[in-house]
Amino acid sequence: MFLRVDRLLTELPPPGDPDPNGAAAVQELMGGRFGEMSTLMNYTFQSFNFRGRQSARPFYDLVANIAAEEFGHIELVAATINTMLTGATDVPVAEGGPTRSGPLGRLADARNTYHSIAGGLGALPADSMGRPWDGTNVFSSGDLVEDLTHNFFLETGARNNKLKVYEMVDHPAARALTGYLLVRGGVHQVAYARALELLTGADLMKLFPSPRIPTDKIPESKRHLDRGEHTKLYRFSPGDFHELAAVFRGPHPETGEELQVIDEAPEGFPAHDLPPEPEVFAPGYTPEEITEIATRLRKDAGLPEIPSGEVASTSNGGAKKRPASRSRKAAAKP
Ligand code: MN3
Repeated sequence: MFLRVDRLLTELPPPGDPDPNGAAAVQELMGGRFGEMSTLMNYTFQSFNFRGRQSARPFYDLVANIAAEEFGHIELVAATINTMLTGATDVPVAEGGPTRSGPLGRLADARNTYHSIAGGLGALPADSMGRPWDGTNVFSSGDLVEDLTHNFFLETGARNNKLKVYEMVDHPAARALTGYLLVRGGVHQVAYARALELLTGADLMKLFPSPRIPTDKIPESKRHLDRGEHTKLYRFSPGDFHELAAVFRGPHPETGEELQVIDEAPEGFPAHDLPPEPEVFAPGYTPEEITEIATRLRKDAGLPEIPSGEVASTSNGGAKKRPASRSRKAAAKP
């Protein structure tokens, strides 16, 4: 079973300038063939289907535990896409570009119109071209060597795509996301390579770095390398998956530093409370009504007046102020 912690694995910047087309590119890291939905569901199904898990415990623990981290990665990609789409109805029309009237006119030329038509400026389980993610992206053969080999390749392809999105999109949220995921994907790559090595005797450490990504030259990755994030495998469970260290050990293939298992989940960071987008009815046409109802319900239930959850603090919310003339309704004050 799964527990849930209302925090993000890394810190994301607050919303600033919206970038709907950049958000469309980031979708590849969500629902692309090598996206986080694929890593999540591959390791999840492999762990569900693992036979003889007790006698193969170190390998089972590794796959099951990495699956849990991947759940946090899809959450992080979604938070990034939502951040980049915040305020997107206000994106200025490029000079000489098409002029359209109406509150959503500016999104008619966004590359992914599902974001605003089908959704409330939120992430979708789809790739960068809007194609829905599907189960054919999952490889779960039941053969441990085959599955681990596939997983190593999957992490390699995933890091390739992360680098391309990093180079395609300069939005600070996309850069923070890709910088972090490049490092964590590297850890999973090493973990699967090490598992294969211990199982077969093949020296997969010679394959590193692959792809040849100089993460120490990428500032958004470097800050995680400086904290040793490339050497740490976290244990994402309060009481289980204790045999990770039987596989995740030895020197890091690129830096020679000792690999380490951290015996708990990372502390995480609170997410930003992204403002309502009344133009796309998120969370409604009149968000302030929902706020009023929630306030009353909280009071009736004897809960404290101030909401109990934690969100990241930002001085001005970071979002650009919506011009009054274009707003059908003013956004509710947070
Ligand atoms: Mn991942």
